[in-house]
Amino acid sequence: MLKPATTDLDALRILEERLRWLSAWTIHHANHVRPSPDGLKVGGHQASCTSMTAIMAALYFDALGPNDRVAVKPHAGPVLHAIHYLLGSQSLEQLENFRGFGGMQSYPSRTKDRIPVDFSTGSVELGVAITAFASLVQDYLSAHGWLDDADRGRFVALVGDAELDEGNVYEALIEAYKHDIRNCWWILDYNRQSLDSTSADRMFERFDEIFKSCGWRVVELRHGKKLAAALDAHPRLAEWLDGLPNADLSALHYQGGAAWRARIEADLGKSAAAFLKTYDDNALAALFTDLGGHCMESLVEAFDSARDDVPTLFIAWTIKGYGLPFAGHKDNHAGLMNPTQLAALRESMGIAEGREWEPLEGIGANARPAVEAVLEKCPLALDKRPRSFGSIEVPPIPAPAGDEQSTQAAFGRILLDLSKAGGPLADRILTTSPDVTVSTNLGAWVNQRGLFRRHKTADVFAKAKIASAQKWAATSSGQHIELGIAENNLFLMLAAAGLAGDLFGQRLFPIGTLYDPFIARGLDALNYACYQDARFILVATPSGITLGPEGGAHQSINPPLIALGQPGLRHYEPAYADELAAMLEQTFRLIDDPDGESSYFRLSTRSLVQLERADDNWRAGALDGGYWLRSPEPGAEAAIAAMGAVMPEALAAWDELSSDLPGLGLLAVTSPDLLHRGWTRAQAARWDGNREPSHVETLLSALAPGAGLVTIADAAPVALSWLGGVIGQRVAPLGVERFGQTGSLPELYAAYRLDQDAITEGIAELLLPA
Ligand SMILES: Cc1ncc(C[n+]2csc(CCOP(=O)(O)OP(=O)(O)O)c2C)c(N)n1
Ligand SMILES: [Mg+2]
Repeated sequence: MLKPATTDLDALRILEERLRWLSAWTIHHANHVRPSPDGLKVGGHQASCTSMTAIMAALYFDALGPNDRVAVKPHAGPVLHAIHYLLGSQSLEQLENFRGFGGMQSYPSRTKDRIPVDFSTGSVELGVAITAFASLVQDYLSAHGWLDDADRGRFVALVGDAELDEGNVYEALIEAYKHDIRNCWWILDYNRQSLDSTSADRMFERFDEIFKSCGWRVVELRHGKKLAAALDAHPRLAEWLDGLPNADLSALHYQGGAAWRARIEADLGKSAAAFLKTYDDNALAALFTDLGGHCMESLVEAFDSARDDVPTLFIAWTIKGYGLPFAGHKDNHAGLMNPTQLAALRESMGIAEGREWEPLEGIGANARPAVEAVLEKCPLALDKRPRSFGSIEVPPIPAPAGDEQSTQAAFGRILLDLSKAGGPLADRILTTSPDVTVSTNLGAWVNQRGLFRRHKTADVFAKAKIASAQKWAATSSGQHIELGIAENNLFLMLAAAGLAGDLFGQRLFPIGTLYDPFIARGLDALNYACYQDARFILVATPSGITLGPEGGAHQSINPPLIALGQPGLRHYEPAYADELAAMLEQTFRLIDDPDGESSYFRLSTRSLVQLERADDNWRAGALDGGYWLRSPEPGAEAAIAAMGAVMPEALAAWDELSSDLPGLGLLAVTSPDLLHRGWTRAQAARWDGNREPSHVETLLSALAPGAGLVTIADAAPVALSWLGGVIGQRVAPLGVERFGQTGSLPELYAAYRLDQDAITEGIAELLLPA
């Protein structure tokens, strides 16, 4: 497809220059002009910005449509804000407050920035990979009939070249290929520099091969039009330039025209004399600076010619610090121009002192109308998209029947029942798992609802009438996305599906399952999902040493601590199926609530005898983090606080001890995370005059102020031992502090002190005089 003749390249070039100025000035202003109350360096990345200004001008002012979504390389955040400033959708106050409290963020943030940010970035590469999963979610929504073709868009990632060193690029690439994703552009800002230095030459041309073998089109923008023409005329020079190592190239870009001349003379001798004669030093530097990623014509042409849906990698050669005094210098990553250098840049751009923020300052009357026309016709969404909440009704979720069951089995059963009952919630659930669908008990759900693939794939085993409990056919109406084993991808998938309400106005209820210890594999991506306020449910099972014979490599210890420290994610660890059902109902609602959050369930394969409940009074407490399973008598001297799969040991200990210790309480902790949050929030609220006690304070104040608490969980003991600090009660903490091992449950519980005897000893320790 050819570019319509209307693209005004000169206007785009002027806008590129303006982005270069505004991003540099915004950073300069925050560092050198705005008063600093604490003397801390504010920082910012002028070089990383100008490396991308041409790419971003061509993209935002020409190539993008209103449905396209972009993940911007974190250090080019100021360029994105400058674009919105020029379009009138970002305020001067926000730019002036760059990296200040309440101001525009250092790195684009969906939740904190006031401009529309499609994907947060900051932890390098996660923003890149999520675009592949978002395009998969778009296909999922289309296939289910929830997205009109007119509302479909392209997913674009602006990628720093050092980001390609992150392993999760390749995990995402593989998964994307398996799912045949489309409408995805990754635009590589190939400045051959990372944070510390210039990058290794050996990867040159390897990236092309990797992407091509995963079905991507690779478009290389190495030389701009002028440089390409000059090199065409001088093949030896072209060959020489092609062979220059990254570090040499960067050094020459930094040194400028005279250095280019000297180096060419030294390397090519007389054969280059005629060429060199035609350029003075400045012209020579300008010529070699004309790389593809800075050549507006090349960029516009390249984006135009890739408008089909084939996933495309653009390798745009650039110079880090393009147009700035430290262009190409290996140390320029966090480099800041000094005031003299900044003033020189300002003057070179025709911007008068004192008018630095004027959007089109210094643009002559002849050029102005064309620039204004480009800005006016730019079809980008200028406002943040409204978030979609409350669209799907969540029905009551009954507890699955069964006198004895594990929470993992109950989870599978609840999903199966939901599926059979049908309804909008069941239809909007999207499940996903990194190759542990069956072993996390999602199998029955998948049998009911099917695997999702854009193109139908048959279940070969079923066709051949080979007996199997698991159906494995995929269709475009399936609701389970099977991933390869890469937990990082699981969290990116959950992040993308958990943003469906925000990105597409269509709520999904994503549920991801994995083994509890392997949360650690994808931790940064989990944090990234929460940081963007994506909404999903994570079901981690099995967990703890309760896994018995599976052994220490699969027995999780610290995920409850991870959850305690993770904003945006609530941890539930039920012991019983009815608790789990109540919690799932609650967490489905939280997905679709503007003030909600994501949830993490830590489930077990241990089958427990279920409780006969006299009433529903336990329910509210269980949802808030804990309830008295055996109420203490007022002022009781001791209690057991137990969580999850070890509840039978706690109940047995209570049965035995309560005859000697009348009034002994047994607290069922269902979420240390919620109890802790409630506690600290109530404390903070007291300073605002609200004296309402938190749930955990209310629970524990049923005991005597100096009472003893035995806390027990199949997890690091500190998950519960902090309970002693709430009122100042003494604690005997039980839990797992060493790596697990294989064994039967009685053996392991005895060895790790998670049994009834340990609880009894704990109580004795607390109550008997030393
Ligand atoms: C996961 C992660 N590790 C480390 C960093 C620190 N860091 C920020 S930028 C960067 C290198 C950036 O190089 P590149 O991606 O090539 O971007 P450029 O600035 O050259 O355009 C590093 C290591 C980070 N932000 N995220
Ligand atoms: Mg780089």
